[in-house]
Amino acid sequence: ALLSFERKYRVRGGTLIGGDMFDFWVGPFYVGLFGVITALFATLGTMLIFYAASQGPTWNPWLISIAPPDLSYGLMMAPLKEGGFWQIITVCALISFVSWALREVEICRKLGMGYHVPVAFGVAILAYFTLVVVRPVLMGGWHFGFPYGIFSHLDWVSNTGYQYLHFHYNPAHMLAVTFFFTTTLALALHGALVLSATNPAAGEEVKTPEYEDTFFRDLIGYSVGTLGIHRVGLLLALNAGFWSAVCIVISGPLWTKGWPEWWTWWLNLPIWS
Ligand code: BCL
Ligand code: BCL
Ligand code: BCL
Ligand code: BCL
Ligand code: BPH
Repeated sequence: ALLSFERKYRVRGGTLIGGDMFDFWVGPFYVGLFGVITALFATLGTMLIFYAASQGPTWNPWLISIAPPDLSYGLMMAPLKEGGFWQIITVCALISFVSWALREVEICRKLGMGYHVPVAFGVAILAYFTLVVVRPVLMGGWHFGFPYGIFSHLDWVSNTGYQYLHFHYNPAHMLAVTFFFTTTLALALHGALVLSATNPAAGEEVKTPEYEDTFFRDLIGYSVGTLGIHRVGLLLALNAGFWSAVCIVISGPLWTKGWPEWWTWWLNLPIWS
């Protein structure tokens, strides 16, 4: 059903290409050219996963796995059953993720809003692109992408981690982990603070943002403010994704030894060596 306020926001225009062609809504969903492209490639990619699974040994959803090609295929196309499925699914996935982001852009344009959300999603797409395109290309084989399976992709993470002996010692991984932990810390504080002020016990009044600021000034001497916390949160989350992409792209293309060894420069500093 159309909500009472929705009519006001359902305006024409703002599309990037294709003009009015797909400028309409289906139920609550804006369609747009990029909605159609996403739907097309998401369905195609999903059907390919099912077809590839039907050629594999199992229908157990946890165990289905579509593996990238063998190293001997390098950066070439592989036969379908030997990694070709993985290659086509990867292309479908990238097209549907990017179209999803462009659909977000069109919605932003219709509403006259900033592009913050699609830009943020772009960082997630970048991380995926780094895992399945940038790093494999730099290392000379699609083989280095991760397999598409719920458990098999965890095996890939573990195996890749131990190839570098102790992945925790990867300095960019440390930064990424720190940003993930700090993002969760910030969201826990922000969610809790807003609820504590705006969702009071029955009969009590809703508190103003000054109360929220005062809580943190009392606690740690500073409040970043109502707008500021959203800037901080976005910055933390985007850095988490960005440094993740960095930590994996330097493992192999830049550093081929164990990560603990990277720290020898530190042990050899003239101050204590
Ligand atoms: Mg993983 C876990 C998907 C890349 C390391 N990973 C998960 C599961 C889910 C998943 C199956 C929960 C994720 C989650 O809640 O995210 N991973 C997933 C996808 C990608 C991916 C779709 C991708 O890049 C396209 N994972 C990677 C890379 C590693 C990695 C290679 C670094 C990021 N992933 C890990 C580790 C773990 C996971 C370690 C886990 O412990 C966890 C798990 O339980 O594994 C069994 C947050 C997002 C949301 C909550 C939004 C909703 C997302 C839903 C749940 C995704 C469903 C995916 C679906 C089953 C895939 C098929 C799609 C269809 C064919 C259309
Ligand atoms: Mg694991 C734990 C993710 C791979 C072994 N792992 C975790 C969890 C989290 C995670 C779910 C840590 C968060 C947490 O507990 O916070 N692991 C994770 C991911 C991967 C992964 C995403 C991945 O591969 C992509 N883990 C692996 C591999 C193993 C592994 C396979 C290593 C080889 N993992 C372990 C082990 C553990 C985890 C072992 C854990 O013990 C941990 C876990 O679940 O712990 C409960 C909780 C937060 C805290 C504990 C912090 C508490 C802070 C306190 C209250 C305040 C401190 C104040 C401070 C001193 C003040 C400072 C001064 C001021 C600044 C002035
Ligand atoms: Mg740990 C990383 C502290 C438990 C797994 N861990 C870190 C660093 C920091 C730290 C040195 C960044 C954390 C962060 O961003 O938090 N860990 C820390 C503390 C505890 C802890 C204080 C605790 O429980 C009291 N860590 C655990 C448990 C594991 C674990 C055992 C599961 C949660 N931790 C990992 C992994 C990593 C870290 C994996 C990393 O890669 C990362 C790193 O870079 O390691 C080198 C978010 C919180 C904030 C940003 C608030 C500010 C917190 C500051 C930065 C904490 C400083 C601690 C200080 C050096 C300790 C002593 C202070 C006293 C005053 C003397
Ligand atoms: Mg580690 C990576 C944390 C231990 C090996 N590790 C990561 C990072 C993160 C992390 C910083 C994964 C997040 C990410 O990339 O998101 N690791 C972490 C922690 C511990 C840890 C906290 C811990 O011990 C407490 N790691 C270890 C141990 C090693 C290890 C020591 C294993 C033994 N770690 C590795 C390896 C990798 C990591 C190897 C990585 O490759 C990974 C990394 O940095 O990758 C870049 C980014 C997000 C994405 C890629 C998701 C993209 C989603 C796309 C765009 C959209 C999907 C849509 C979906 C299909 C739709 C579904 C359908 C709808 C629901 C309808
Ligand atoms: O719409 C959204 O959210 C509601 C967008 C989205 C986002 C956004 C969106 O705007 C933003 C800002 C982020 N994600 C941000 C981030 C973080 C930091 C930058 C980062 C940590 C992160 N997202 C991570 C993840 C992960 C992890 C950690 O694994 C997952 C699983 C997601 N994000 C998932 C999603 C979706 C819910 C949504 C989104 N993040 C994007 C939806 C989308 O693109 O839809 C179009 C595509 C389909 C409907 C399906 C495509 C199917 C493929 C063709 C086939 C499948 C291929 C796949 C590679 C198989 C993988 C198998 C796995 C078992 C490994």
